[in-house]
Amino acid sequence: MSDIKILTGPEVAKHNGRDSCWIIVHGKVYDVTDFLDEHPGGSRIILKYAGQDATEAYEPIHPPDAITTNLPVEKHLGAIDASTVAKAVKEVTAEETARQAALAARPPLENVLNMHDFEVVAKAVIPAKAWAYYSSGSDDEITIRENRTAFQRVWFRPRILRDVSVVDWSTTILGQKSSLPLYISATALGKLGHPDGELCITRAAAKHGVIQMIATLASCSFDDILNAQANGQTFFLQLYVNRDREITRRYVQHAEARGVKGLFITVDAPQLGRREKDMRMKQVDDDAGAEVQKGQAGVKKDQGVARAISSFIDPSLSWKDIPWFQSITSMPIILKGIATAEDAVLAYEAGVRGIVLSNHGGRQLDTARSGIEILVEVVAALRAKGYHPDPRFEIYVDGGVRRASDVLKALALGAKAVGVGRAFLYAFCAYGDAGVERAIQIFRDEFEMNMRLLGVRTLDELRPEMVDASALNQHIVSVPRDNLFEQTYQPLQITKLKL
Ligand code: PPY
Repeated sequence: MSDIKILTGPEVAKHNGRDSCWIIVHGKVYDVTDFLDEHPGGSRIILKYAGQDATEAYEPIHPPDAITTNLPVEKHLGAIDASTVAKAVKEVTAEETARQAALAARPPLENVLNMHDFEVVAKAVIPAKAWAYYSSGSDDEITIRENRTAFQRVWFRPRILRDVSVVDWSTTILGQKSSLPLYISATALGKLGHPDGELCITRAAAKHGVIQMIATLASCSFDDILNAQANGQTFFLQLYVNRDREITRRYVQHAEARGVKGLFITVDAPQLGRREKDMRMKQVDDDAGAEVQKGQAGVKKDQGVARAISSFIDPSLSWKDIPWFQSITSMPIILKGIATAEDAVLAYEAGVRGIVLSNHGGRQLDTARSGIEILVEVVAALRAKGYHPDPRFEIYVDGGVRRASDVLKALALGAKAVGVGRAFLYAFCAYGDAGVERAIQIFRDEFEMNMRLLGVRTLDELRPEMVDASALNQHIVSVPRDNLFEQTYQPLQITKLKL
């Protein structure tokens, strides 16, 4: 017999204000009165659901265990008798009706030929709030666009007559087998765009031997993702360092105990960039994040999904903290978000095991350079110091990768692998697990073709001489108009979605 207290809807409904605030999440009742001012997303969003069921609003933005781990047990009041809760009459908005129609009219998956196509479908089928959060770059969005155009400033110098009947694009990343020279990079809040969130990636990646980097701010809990692990699949963890280092220590050590094979510490987000598309959505559910940010100078109410939940991130993080991380874990430590040769050298000298050259998907400092451009100066600086090549120090690049040809350019210039975030995010938002599998298949097909055409049988045969990167840091050079894309190319027929 369980002694869990059963509460009724009318009882909960009485606690509907700041003086006494109860909410229902996943069938359980919580007293969050004392937590209101601590909620990273602000108190107003909780008060909106005071005395009611908040599950639907809670789900996409929190890991399932966020409430149970953050609230003392005495505030876990009991289970709700669902039959006593008045069903909220949900108004179906015009946006939601159009979204459902678009979902039903998605093109068959085999019509999706490249990563851009996933983006087209995702944009049509996910809620506007999700699109605003995922697709936004910071400020004028110059860096997010540059992430694509930088790859177009690198040209191939292919070799011929090399018997490319058999080509192999498998590799290792941090000593872990990977069927592709890329890992699926961390992106947050996956349930905003698909009910299963990041688990779509987990299940598909397991089938195809691709490594998934789990985001600190994933919608699915870390343990839910690890519990779905199959075929001995490999995970990395992306870490936002908490102001409370004890929380970070526990999180990191738990990840190591569960077998995570690499700790990617995000170092380019002491404050979150202004993603104006996201901010224009006027906060998740109107006002999340407002209250908690009142005390912070210059932070206004309309902060968008991301800023609303970022207040836990420690802006004091510095090089002095690296030895502490090295003392609490034996996982390889990688710094994610290196943007200059100077910092790459410091990272090497700090004894970390790798760096990700990145501008955070164009979401942080606008007009920061692309990862592929940074790569050239980083490799030169490390080489000059005798630090490159070094099998104990791997260099990764992320940002704007949509084609296997992008990946091959980065590898030729000295990267060990690349991170791909948004492309896989859009793939699962559009088609769930099957979308991720299709994305992997497309990358495979592109690797096969591009490697043959480039004259390399294995990734080891890639050489810097196989690319001409001389225009890479010419920011004013005009890139040939992409006529194929702009005129001749036939995008996936969005009209067929009957919008
Ligand atoms: C991002 O949005 O760029 C992230 O890295 C995730 C995130 C989400 C919400 C708050 C802080 C960071």
